[in-house]
Amino acid sequence: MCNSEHYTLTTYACIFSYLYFVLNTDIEYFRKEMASLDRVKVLVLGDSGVGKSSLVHLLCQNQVLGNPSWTVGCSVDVRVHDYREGTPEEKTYYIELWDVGGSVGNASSVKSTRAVFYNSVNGIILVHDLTNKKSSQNLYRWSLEALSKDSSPTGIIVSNGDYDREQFAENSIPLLLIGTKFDQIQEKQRNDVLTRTAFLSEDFNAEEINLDCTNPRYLAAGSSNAVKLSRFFDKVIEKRYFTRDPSQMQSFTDRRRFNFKSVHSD
Ligand SMILES: Nc1nc2c(ncn2[C@@H]2O[C@H](COP(=O)(O)OP(=O)(O)O)[C@@H](O)[C@H]2O)c(=O)[nH]1
Ligand SMILES: [Mg+2]
Repeated sequence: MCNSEHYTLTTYACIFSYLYFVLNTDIEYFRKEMASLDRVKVLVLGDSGVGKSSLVHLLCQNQVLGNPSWTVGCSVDVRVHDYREGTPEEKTYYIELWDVGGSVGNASSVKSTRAVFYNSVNGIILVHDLTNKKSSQNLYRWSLEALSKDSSPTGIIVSNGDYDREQFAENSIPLLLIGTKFDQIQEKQRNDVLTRTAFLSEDFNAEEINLDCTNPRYLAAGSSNAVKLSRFFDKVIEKRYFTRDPSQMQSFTDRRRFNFKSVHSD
């Protein structure tokens, strides 16, 4: 081998080693960075068919879910969120979105199966279909079930009409109300629907967002919906990491423990 060939080979070897080193260091750094992110758990609750899977996909993948299928048991997706973005306290967190399937009127055995997903919850997104009043009414039962306040000592479910606003006023788990299928509400019905959802959000002491899960523009960066969403996640993180509030977890720590025996579909 002549000198110039040797020189070329050595140069290539050096460049290759350098690239390998840089790439590996970057991957390792990225891996450690991701693993070290703090996380919060947010439940996504609502009747079957309201658009929970579509919503979660939009929130986590920033894409429309092309072909929603039945959610079996529970599916979890993760959104990366910048807490207090643009401030000196800015920090990145994982938001785990737990899409819990099922119907709220289910037998107690199914409910107890579902209860296993309700442990250590930091926030709840209540999803209803704006074209379906029943799905809005059922949110009272969903939230009470998740907050462990749905049964009397005899295990009888509190009916919608019996719910007590105080329960939500005292609740320290942040709630967000999301109305889907806004695109399917006719122009002339919109005021009525918005009045109805405003009452609901007042009842839950929660911010509300109404959108079309099949259109990402409803959550475009800088829009009022995106700001509300970001504020909600900031609140969840604040409660979890920056508030000394023992009552935050109280309703979950004394929950009965259930064995997870079977999965179900919604
Ligand atoms: N037009 C419209 N369709 C929606 C919207 N959200 C969900 N869908 C559709 O409603 C159906 C049920 O949605 P899915 O996400 O599976 O509901 P889930 O059972 O609550 O998870 C699917 O066909 C979705 O494409 C929406 O905002 N607008
Ligand atoms: Mg689903």
